[in-house]
Amino acid sequence: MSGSDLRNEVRESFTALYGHAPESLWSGPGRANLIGEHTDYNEGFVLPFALPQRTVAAVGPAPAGEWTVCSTFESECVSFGATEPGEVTGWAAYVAGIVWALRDAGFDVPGARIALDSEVPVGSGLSSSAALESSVLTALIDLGGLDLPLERRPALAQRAENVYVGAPTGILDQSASIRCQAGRALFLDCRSYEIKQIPFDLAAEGLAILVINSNAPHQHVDGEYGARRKSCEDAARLLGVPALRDVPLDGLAAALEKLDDDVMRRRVRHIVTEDQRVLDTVALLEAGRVREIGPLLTASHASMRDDFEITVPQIDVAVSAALEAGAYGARMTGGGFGGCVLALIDVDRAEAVTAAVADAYGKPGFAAPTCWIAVASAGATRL
Ligand code: GAF
Repeated sequence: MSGSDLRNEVRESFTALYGHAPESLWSGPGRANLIGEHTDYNEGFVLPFALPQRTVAAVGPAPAGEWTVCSTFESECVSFGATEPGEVTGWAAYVAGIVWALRDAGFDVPGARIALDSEVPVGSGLSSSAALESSVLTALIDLGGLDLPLERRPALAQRAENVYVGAPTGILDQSASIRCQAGRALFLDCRSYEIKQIPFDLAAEGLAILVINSNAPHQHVDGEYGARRKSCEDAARLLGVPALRDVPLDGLAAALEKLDDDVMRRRVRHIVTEDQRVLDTVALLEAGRVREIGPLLTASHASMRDDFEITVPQIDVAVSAALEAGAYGARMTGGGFGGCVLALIDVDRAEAVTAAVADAYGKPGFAAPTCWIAVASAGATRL
């Protein structure tokens, strides 16, 4: 569906549901993380970009203290008043969480009627949840004229997800969906929240990022994510540092010697080397040496596969097939255990790489992958 079709559908669905036109439309994008995985909750570095696929929210006013949200994906609308974490569950918890987090931060949140639709694939590691959060957050801020600067918004959306929804995620996804700009990747320091917009116009170089959705069922995602996070935090405690970000690359060997547990050692090695790969990727992009980031992407994948152990066979096969078909580099993006691979390719190789991955999936009988080219897009905005 084109972006304007989606906008028209959401506008029409709002009007059909509530009997009047919405005040306006807002949208928030899904994200791909170019590199820097699981580094966010270790207070390190990430480099995401926003996807063209967006969640669109048509929003209009409602009486004070009343919120109703409907989605084309759900048969039932959900209405709620002022709630506390956990009171609204399921998909609507992301919306109730945003309302709660704003109110908890002292804002007078306007009542609202909301209709939602989305092109961001759910369960594919492209953060459909952040797209939902950022579209609704931006709408409520604009509707209520709330004074919440852009740089403070990701932490508030993260709080909605951590405290209200109960998912122990870092700040990567919300930052990407809120702060990314078209044609740029977002270099974020997850400790200071400082950002730098990094030029990421691949088409100008004859290059593209091919997204390969493995369509592998997401399994054990929540428990495994929490286990990785705990292992990193335990390791930081044992090493006597505030977070693994504070272990320098040239201190890695000494740090690893202090840890008895082999699994924990490998988790630490992933985080410390991944932070460095983000810094190296940024330096290459800023120097215009875009093709040269390929080996960093592939090294990141190997680290996620062997040290952080968050990949699955479908993902590893996609990476190998893309590389064999000529990709400069390839890696899984997102939290792991399924989801998508990003491959850096010459744009005219897109069909060949897509065919090679489909062929590689046929042999073991994996469900067919879905591939498309991702262009770095804008963050959440009023439409
Ligand atoms: C998920 C989380 F939500 C992010 O905070 C981040 O940790 C990511 O996994 C891994 O880099 O998307």
